[in-house]
Amino acid sequence: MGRLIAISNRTATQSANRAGGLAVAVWESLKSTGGVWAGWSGEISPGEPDGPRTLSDEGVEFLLTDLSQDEHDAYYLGYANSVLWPVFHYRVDLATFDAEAFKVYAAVNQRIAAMVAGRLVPGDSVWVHDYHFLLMGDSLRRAGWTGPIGFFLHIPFPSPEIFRALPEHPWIARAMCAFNVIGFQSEQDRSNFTRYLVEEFHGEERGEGEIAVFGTTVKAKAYPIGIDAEGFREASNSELAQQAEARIGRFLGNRLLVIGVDRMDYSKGLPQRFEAVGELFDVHRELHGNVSVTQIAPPSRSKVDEYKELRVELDRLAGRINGDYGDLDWIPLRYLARSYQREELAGLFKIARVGLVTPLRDGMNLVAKEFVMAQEEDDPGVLILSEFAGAAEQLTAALIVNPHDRAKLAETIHLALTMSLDERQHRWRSLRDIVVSQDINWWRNRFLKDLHGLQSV
Ligand code: GDG
Repeated sequence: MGRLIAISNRTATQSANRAGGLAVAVWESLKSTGGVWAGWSGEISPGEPDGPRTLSDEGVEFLLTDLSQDEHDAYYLGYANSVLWPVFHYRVDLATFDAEAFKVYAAVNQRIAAMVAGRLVPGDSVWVHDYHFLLMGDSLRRAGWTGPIGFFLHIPFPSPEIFRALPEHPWIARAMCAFNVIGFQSEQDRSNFTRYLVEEFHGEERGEGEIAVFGTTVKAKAYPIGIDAEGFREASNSELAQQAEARIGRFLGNRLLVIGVDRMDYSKGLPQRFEAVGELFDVHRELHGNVSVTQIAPPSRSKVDEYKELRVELDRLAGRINGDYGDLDWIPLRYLARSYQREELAGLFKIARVGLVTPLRDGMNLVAKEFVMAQEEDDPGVLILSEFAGAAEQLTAALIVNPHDRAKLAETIHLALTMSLDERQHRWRSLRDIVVSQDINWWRNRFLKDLHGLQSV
């Protein structure tokens, strides 16, 4: 097998950054083939960026470029995070459409493609990640690469009606079809993409996910991403996990813990979740003093303005609930706008009775799978999962909710808190079986099998 060349906006140059599931999966594949990982260095250069920097670790070569200030503002903060991210999460109202930003986005795709193309040799396969690089297949073709290129989209692909809101949608779609294999998180995303090509460009479905369009054939399939299931279980038994359990245990006393962990982003449905928690305490007075809801919400750097607004909104909602119901020795809803180590999160999941994963839209949502893996069979917690997370297609034994339905969500939290041990175990075993069998290696192998299996391109 030839080398694998991964391209993603951020890479995992430091071994500490390889702790997350995705980074592990990409890293292991690169190590086994002696591959290259290309992307942004994370640095902003004062003038035009110099040529790429390389460094090697365990036989893997990193190929990194700085971004100029303009590239960072227009490509990364602009088109990727202020246009594609909101539109792909069905928030057209939040997008700041900007034709200039698209030009810079396209130019960065081309610049990085040129940087990578110079290193490619026959036999290599390229694996591109996420919405920062929708044009990368086309850019690599223009740079002369004729070998296999796969793409995996980590976020949702919206319905055609929403995708058409992007002024540049025909260019983006055409460029995407320069990839040989396009991986989506869910069947829903795959069918949105296929439907768009059929409706807009008379694409023809040929079976096995293949679509003939623009004079070429592209394979579009769902490859739901998994986690390092065993690794997360180990993390939940680590020293750090136990320390975190002990710390929160002092605050909890005998109360049941309801936990949420989400990057602070409007796609995660935090205000709606807080409102449902308010309703829970409005309706179920018997829970007062007996349940603590803790939300961990580390700020995301790429979305500064929305983050500020979200903060104000969450402060207001938590203030209302805690002001109405809190007591000298009880805070009904705590939210912590900071990050914790992975092991600490695993420890908190482990002692929680309920995991709240209620995004308004999410490509997959790994927290749902992590929550499952941290549970113990003799007393497992209950997962409440939004129907709008990609994970809902796999984790059907969770309590599936519509996050916009406040009263129903409140009642579902109540149901989870009062669920019998028997039913909790029954649901959890079936969730665990899926998370373990469809883990990060299963995901990677399915994708790479299709990418490597290309007859000729
Ligand atoms: C994108 C897509 C898709 C969270 N807080 C802390 C922390 N986390 C970790 C979680 C989890 C990860 O970050 C978040 O993953 P999600 O899947 O929940 O969401 P996104 O960040 O939006 O990821 C998503 C994913 O890509 C993969 O394809 O599932 O749909 O949006 O692993 O545990 N980790 C640490 N401290 C924290 O405070 N260490």
